[in-house]
Amino acid sequence: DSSSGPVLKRADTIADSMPDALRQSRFHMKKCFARFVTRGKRLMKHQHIMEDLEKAVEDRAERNKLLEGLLGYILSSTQEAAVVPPYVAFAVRPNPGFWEFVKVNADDLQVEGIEAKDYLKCKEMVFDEKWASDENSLEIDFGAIDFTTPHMALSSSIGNGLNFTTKILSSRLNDKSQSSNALLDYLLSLNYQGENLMINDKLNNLPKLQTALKVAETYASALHKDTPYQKFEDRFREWGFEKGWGNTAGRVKETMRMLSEVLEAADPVKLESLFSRLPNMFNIVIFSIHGYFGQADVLGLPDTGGQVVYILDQVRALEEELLQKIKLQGLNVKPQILVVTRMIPDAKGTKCNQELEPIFNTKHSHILRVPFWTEKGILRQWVSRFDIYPYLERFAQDATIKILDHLEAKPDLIIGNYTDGNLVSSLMANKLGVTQATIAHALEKTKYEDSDVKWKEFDEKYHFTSQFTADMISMNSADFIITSTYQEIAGSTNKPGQYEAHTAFTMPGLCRVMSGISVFDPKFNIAAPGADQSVYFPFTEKQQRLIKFHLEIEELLYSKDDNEEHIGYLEDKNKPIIFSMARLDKVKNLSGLVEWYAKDKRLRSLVNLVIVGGFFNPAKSKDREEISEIKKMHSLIEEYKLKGQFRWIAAQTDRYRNSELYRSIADTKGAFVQPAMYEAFGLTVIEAMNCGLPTFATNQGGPAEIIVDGVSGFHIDPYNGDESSNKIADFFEMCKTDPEHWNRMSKAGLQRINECYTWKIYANKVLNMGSIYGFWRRLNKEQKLAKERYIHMLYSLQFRNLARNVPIPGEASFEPAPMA
Ligand code: UDP
Ligand code: LCN
Repeated sequence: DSSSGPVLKRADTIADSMPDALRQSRFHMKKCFARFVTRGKRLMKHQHIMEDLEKAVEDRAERNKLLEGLLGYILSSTQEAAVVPPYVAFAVRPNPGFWEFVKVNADDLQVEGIEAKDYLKCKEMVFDEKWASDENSLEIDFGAIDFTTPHMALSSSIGNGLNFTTKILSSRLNDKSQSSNALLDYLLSLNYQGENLMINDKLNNLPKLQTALKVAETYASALHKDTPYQKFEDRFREWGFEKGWGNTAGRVKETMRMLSEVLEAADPVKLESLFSRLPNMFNIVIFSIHGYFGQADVLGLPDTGGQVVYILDQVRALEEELLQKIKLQGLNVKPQILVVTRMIPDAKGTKCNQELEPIFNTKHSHILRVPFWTEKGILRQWVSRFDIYPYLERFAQDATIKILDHLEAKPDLIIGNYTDGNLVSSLMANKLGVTQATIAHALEKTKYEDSDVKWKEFDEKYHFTSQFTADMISMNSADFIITSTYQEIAGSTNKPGQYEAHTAFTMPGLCRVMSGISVFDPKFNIAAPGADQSVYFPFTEKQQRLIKFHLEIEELLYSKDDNEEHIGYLEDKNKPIIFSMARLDKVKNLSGLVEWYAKDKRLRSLVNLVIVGGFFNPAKSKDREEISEIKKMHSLIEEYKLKGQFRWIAAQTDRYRNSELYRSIADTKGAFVQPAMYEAFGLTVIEAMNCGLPTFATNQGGPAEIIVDGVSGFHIDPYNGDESSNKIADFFEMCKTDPEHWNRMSKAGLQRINECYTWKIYANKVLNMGSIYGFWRRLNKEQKLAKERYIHMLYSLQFRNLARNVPIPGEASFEPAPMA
């Protein structure tokens, strides 16, 4: 980064440059470090460091001068510091993905560069001294086991792993001494249900293949480009070619030329095009286990939100893309996508107790549900995603059998979702030797401050030890990782990413993770989801509007009475509405938004507030966080006398009606507000923007990337309610004086969506990844095996024990096993 002030010279490490910097402000720094250490052992976050600095250097001008210098740069890039007097160990992050660790002696300001491991030990000293100094504490080091995978070097390359991998693949293929036959072997292995595709054994060496390609290409060139493959299929087979090259002579010729060129000298662009055409993907399994996974009446239930929406939309997009590819390959094959989730016998009116369900708007895709078994029988009820670990191993075994039975073949790609789905996908992919992808939706570790070092405080409630171990297993076993945004991997200038937070961390008393994952691993890829545009379309598309819902929505927003579905009312129908919708989780911060609104007179005078989320009777909820949020909402309504300006609507399950609700809010010239303390991606943001609703969304996480602040919407700071509610009020004040302002924002939001966030872009990218990384894993078999063995040990010795600590409900919650 060359943008700011006295940046380090490239070759300088912090350890090299810090002594000088300290020397220059020795007087102040001695005071400052004395402050750091006076309170004894502790962990300081960035803001604590800054607060101490402020107190140590009282003179503002002095302080600013110091902050403008190198020291300021170092301190402002410091994420946290572990104080173990007389030492202060700093974790400095000069750029996304880059960390340096230094230890400073507060007495004499001596600086020493240290390794991640030593930094972690300092941190552990604060929490568990005995364990920290035990030479044989458990250390996990994936970096040491994975030494052959080439890594990227630039922050700007993070998330673009496919590109990098294709480059490395090209150069490997070009190195004739090495893997010259790797591509040939791969082509020979392609088949559908045992029938060869592309080539057969006749072309079992490169010279034969290359010669045959020339002959066949010439032959195909002489035909009319639309000649169907069947017309010349027999002749091609005599030469050693099988189906899969294309549906017409024109297409076949192109694909053959691509392969010839790659065999002559591979380059990344040609290689990727070739691989995007290879017939190597017909069956896909997608795991999404927790929550209520269904197609109707489930959204908004605990643990049931965007992940379900994402997967159903993803399936539709993938199937469409697969069908098109298969047609162009000239094959007559039925692709199958199976979403595998848990079966919940006590389904609460949803279809979550059905074993098999076709997926709407697809031709060949299904939901397959497999129950949670234990020795006590089948678990009847919903179980929180935090308590799900004891069931997963058995689930993986049962699911594998059912899946093979349903597909009548091994899948070509297994995609996991969230910790539970990812772990099960790892177990299954490993067992069957299939390409594996993972998706996190949210990694919980970064959502709760110090959830790793303070795991003992969290474990009873959240079982993070199981979760973080499972996450590490899956990240490392995956052939590729699909993320929604850059920040998910490597954060932003000031804030580490969700995956980055797994680079080096420690759970004192349990294990020290010296290297958990590297964000420079080329397995990381960004493929952002979209929203179903046949559902979420702009409010201006008059002829498409779902008028049938208008009366219901009018009632939902404006009727005066309280009932099961809504409480509170809106006195002034002429005001614009600010609207939010989410599960009633703490992190979603809906109650925070209500509080900002409640406290801001100006905002209250400008707009009404409508919230969709949860329900009103805490006694009805089984979810801890939901219960406390419900209570908080009620007390805010009372305390700030919100009735008349605020409507609280219970969780909504019909996405068609919801889409019309977004559009109705747009009719009032209102806005969508997403106030989450942290949001991994934020589908509601995309939905609102697709409907043409100007959007204010949290600057913590995905939305910060989706929206360009002030251009296609606005960022708000969930930790600064005053500033946020002011920003919203400013917008509406401006709209009063310049009504065009609202329209401009609405249009700019839509433009942003169409350029970057659609499912078509997504599906194409993901299938290309499946193809390339599938080949990559074959090429790196030995490395893969070493890692698998290491992972297996971690699973068997560590994860299993942790999962056993998670309590399971009593006998009454289980139904006895049916006789086999
Ligand atoms: N949603 C809904 N009803 C509700 C709350 C949420 O239909 O009462 C939908 C919302 O439209 C979106 C999804 O659930 O499609 C929430 O996804 P998001 O990514 O915003 O958050 P998540 O719940 O996955 O954390
Ligand atoms: C889970 C979340 O928490 C959201 O941020 C995402 O938008 C959703 O999953 C879909 O990926």
